[in-house]
Amino acid sequence: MARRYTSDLTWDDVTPKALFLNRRQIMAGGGALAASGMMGRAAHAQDNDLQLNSWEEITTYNNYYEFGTRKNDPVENAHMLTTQPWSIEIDGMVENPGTYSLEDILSEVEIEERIYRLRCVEAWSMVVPWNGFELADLLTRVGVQDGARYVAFQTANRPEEMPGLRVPVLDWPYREGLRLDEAMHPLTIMATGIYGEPIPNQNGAPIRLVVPWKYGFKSIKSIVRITLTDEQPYASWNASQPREYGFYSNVNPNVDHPRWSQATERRVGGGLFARRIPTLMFNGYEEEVASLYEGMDLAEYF
Ligand SMILES: Nc1nc2c(c(=O)[nH]1)N[C@H]1C(S)=C(S)[C@@H](COP(=O)(O)O)O[C@H]1N2
Ligand SMILES: [Mo]
Repeated sequence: MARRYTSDLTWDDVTPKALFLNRRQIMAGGGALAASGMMGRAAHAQDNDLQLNSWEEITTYNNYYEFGTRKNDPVENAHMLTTQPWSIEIDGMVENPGTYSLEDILSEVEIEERIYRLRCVEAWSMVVPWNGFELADLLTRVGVQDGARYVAFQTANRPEEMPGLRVPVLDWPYREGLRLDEAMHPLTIMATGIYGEPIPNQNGAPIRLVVPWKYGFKSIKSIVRITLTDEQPYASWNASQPREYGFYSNVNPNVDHPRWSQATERRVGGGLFARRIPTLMFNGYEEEVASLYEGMDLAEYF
């Protein structure tokens, strides 16, 4: 079903797609790169390598509470979500507000591959080869007004298609937000695929946010509305447990969750070889994003 590219990926394929990955980490990544003959340093593979998780792992171990809170609920239930047609309402402080069809949005962007670590606040992680485009491209196209400082996102809210909405775990619909500079950062993408396949419903079809340096819950799924605003937007987890889930929620091994350590994580998969590995500052993207938070106390703005 899923196209695997482990044997046909070349260095030329990887380089443009992995612009933001540290070259040494890519070289230590194993898996796809090993098969492509680019794997020169297997013996030096780091704990936090970029060995891809399998399609199976990525699409059967999910958090998507609109379809239930167990890890396999989304794969059981998310097929109920109608993902076609799909449109996104873009409003607030934008030059060209409106309801944009997904086809319209996709016709204006270039889909590329981004291999990113995904670090859930629950302390498990994966490495996912997303297909998507930079959110900045979309925001630039609709035109951000002067004075806008934040971007708010909202997931579809369809009780008849989302059985989990009957359970008041969160104040539905699921909502998230980013500061405008975070939203415009080149690492921030809107994902429409995984492994070159359309993104499955359980992973947030037909379009979801991916912010790789933040805990996974910031990467909101099945987006129907994007609003530019001058105020910090409502964010579902932050609103439900403000002392446990901050608005920023940058991955940070030095700031523990009140109920568990964030210093290490369990890399999903590997069976017998499943292991705990150290969690990296900003999930390994410190070089790219630390400047966004210069002068901020990351324990206070967690
Ligand atoms: N709408 C919505 N988006 C969501 C969630 C959710 O429950 N609902 N779960 C979040 C959490 S906690 C994580 S870790 C990631 C998981 O993404 P994945 O299932 O593709 O691995 O999605 C995030 N986006
Ligand atoms: Mo998560």
